[in-house]
Amino acid sequence: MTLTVSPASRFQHEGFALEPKPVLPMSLIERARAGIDSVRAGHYDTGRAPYASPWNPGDDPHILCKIELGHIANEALREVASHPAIGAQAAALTGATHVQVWWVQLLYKPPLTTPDAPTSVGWHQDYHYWQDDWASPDGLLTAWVALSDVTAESGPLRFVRGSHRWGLREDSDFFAHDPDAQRISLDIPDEAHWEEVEAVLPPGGVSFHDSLTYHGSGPNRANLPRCSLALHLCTDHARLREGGGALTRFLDEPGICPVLHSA
Ligand SMILES: O=C(O)CCC(=O)C(=O)O
Repeated sequence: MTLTVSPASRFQHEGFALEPKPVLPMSLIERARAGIDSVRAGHYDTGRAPYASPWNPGDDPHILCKIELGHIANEALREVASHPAIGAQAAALTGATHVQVWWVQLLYKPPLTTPDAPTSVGWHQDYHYWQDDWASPDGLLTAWVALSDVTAESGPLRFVRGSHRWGLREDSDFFAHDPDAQRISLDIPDEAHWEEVEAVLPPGGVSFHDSLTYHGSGPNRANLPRCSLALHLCTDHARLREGGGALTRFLDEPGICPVLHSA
């Protein structure tokens, strides 16, 4: 007898899910790809600048470019971040009746030019960074939308299978530039097995990960930049922390935090 495991059970067990078939139309992907170049150049067709970011137009083009709320600065990026197909998938994986974007990161990883250019992303659990805003990791996940061909060479996101079941750990450092070196010093449970899975995706493909899943990514050894929007999502199972933090203050603004699914 063959037992079929549903995508939702697998997500619950593994802490991540890959949707390797493009979820978004290619015409939108192409416009969004051009939108990334515009926002990086400081051109905002919405008339609105992104939020204060670690990378700003004019900064070193050879390092990891992380722009906070980049979608508010470009119409095509806003369309990607508002796409109901992403909400429907998140709902199917989590059983949620309500899915909303609450934060967005534009991530552009240029091809590696010098060995020590900081383009990697260190191992981290997202909830480590969200504790001021959210009272628990429940009901929080990320949809990582590929806007370029994300191959094994381009520094894809890497998930640690089942690590969301380890609870919140002490060690998380998005900005650790050598994830392989950082990995050795991570405090993981004694009985835990560290198994990395690469999220190789076509343009328009999406991966989903739980707010406690360890993830990171290495350098881009391909010839083209790796481009994505990371949509941080909350569902009806999420609980805001009383008093709130800085990141969740736009929840009532649909132009910044669109609702992607409501049953
Ligand atoms: O794009 C990456 O390599 C890291 C993205 C990330 O940390 C996230 O989407 O939560």
